[in-house]
Amino acid sequence: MKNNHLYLLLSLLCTCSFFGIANELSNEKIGLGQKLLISVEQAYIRSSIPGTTITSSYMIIENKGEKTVTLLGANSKISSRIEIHQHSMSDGMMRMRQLDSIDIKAKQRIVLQPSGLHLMLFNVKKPLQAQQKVELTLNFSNSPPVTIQVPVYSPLQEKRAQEATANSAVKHSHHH
Ligand SMILES: [Cu+2]
Repeated sequence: MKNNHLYLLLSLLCTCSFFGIANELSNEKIGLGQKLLISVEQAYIRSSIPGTTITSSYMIIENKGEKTVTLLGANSKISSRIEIHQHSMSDGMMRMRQLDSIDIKAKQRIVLQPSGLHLMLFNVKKPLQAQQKVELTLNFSNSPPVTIQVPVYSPLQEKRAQEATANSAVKHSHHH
């Protein structure tokens, strides 16, 4: 059964390549499965400031599926509470507010970045240092959880990461 399926896919691919429309046969049309519908890129966690137990995490989450998925939050062994936060300017002051969830529409990418959306990690038991990796699980209302290994970045690494994120987010509009 599986072999037949694979054979069918391969022959489809070959036929399409032959006609020069291989690009249209994207992953979801081939049906590689649910687990690949959410992709997380450029994730990192800020190294802890000595004496604090709070830090934050940033990443780009892409919904490659055809339906809206809702990010409900995250959990990790290193933190007893992780919240979704949004930074916003109000009366010239930078404020943070907690969001219950974030809807990610079909084919949409959401960018979690400093001064914008982020995950806030509370009660971080041990200081986080650069070169460390942290297992983090993202939970969705209507899609399987996604567990990622997130590197901890020093301020210098973070600066480089922000430049990379800015480059990849260049097509997406932002409020300033
Ligand atoms: Cu926050």
